Amino acid sequence: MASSLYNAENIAAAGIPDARGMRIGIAVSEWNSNITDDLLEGAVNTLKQHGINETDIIVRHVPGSFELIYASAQLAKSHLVDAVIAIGCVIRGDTPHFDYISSGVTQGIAAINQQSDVPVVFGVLTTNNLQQAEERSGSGGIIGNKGDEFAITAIKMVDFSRSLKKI
Ligand code: DLZ
Repeated sequence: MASSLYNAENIAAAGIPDARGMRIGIAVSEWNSNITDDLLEGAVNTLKQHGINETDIIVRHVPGSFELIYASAQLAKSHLVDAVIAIGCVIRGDTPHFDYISSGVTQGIAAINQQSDVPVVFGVLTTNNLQQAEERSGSGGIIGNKGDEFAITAIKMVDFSRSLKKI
């Protein structure tokens, strides 16, 4: 079972590679934008803190999390970026739509990762309610801002990809 604990310290523990010169694409869902805007801000701030130029961060908005599949695939194919972060937030409602959207975007992003040379980070919160989403996206939230983790994950995956090209 996935942990709900703040995880940025764990993934940073092994060291964060030098990110200077990396180019990152970010696809962001407008649905639940009160959450996704904060996740985007957290991700961009963390990318910049690790040496990535603002001009090397390409941000594109799409209507909902389901559209992140297309947007991420297009960014990955663009040759403009070394990694993509797909940011969305799906909150459980009264209908089965939550299951269709969250399962669709999860499988869609997984499929891109199997086919693409450019890694795509799964930055989609899937929560039972708005409070759980706020706890994971606010700067003072008890679980931090998951946007930080998405950014560090992107940096690590670019470094991983580059390490294979040196062999
Ligand atoms: C339709 C829908 C619903 C009900 N809920 C969400 C949600 O919680 N989070 C989200 O990002 N998007 C939602 N959407 C919109 C879909 O992702 C998509 O934009 C539409 O189904 C159109 O393809």
